[in-house]
Amino acid sequence: MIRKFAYLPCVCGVLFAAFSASSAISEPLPIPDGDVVLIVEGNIEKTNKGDFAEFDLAMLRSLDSAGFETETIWTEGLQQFAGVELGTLLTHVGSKGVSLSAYAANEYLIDIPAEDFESGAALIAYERNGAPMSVRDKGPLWLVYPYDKAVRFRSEVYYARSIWQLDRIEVHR
Ligand SMILES: Nc1nc2c(c(=O)[nH]1)N[C@H]1C(S)=C(S)[C@@H](COP(=O)(O)O)O[C@H]1N2
Ligand SMILES: [Mo]
Repeated sequence: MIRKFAYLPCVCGVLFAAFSASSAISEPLPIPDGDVVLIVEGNIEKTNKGDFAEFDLAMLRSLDSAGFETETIWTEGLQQFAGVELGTLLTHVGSKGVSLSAYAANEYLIDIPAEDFESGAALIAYERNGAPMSVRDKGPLWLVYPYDKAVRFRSEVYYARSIWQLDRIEVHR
């Protein structure tokens, strides 16, 4: 009996942690102060403007950041990327989608499947080599993959998903 209840505080702690995490997720999205750099729409639960979730750079920077070093076919030498993982962003807007379409400022568009939402795959980079990227320099947002980490990322399929000047994501049902 006593032994059984000895686990109770532990269980409560876990439940409390789970509750805190879910209440953080249920907080409303703030309204961006700065220029909107990314719009997420479609199959999402959290919005801040009509059916859209708009982000400025500060809002993206406030999410859990990630990054990696890799070479790319578009750059010279080892590059350092920092940003927010695509999966992290989707979780933040309450996405339940299985795939999405990503759009660039130049009307380029590519479909991205759910396998890329896993940690260690697609990164929405907002910094390259410690500095923000200008529009001329494939910024301000460039969807990149850790090409050096796995051969599958060094393929035409992933190069085509490496959309620069990313400005809109439409999550499918
Ligand atoms: N914004 C944007 N991103 C893009 C593209 C594009 O036209 N615009 N082309 C894609 C495709 S199809 C591939 S294969 C690679 C091509 O890069 P390259 O044109 O430098 O060879 O970038 C991808 N990312
Ligand atoms: Mo391509």
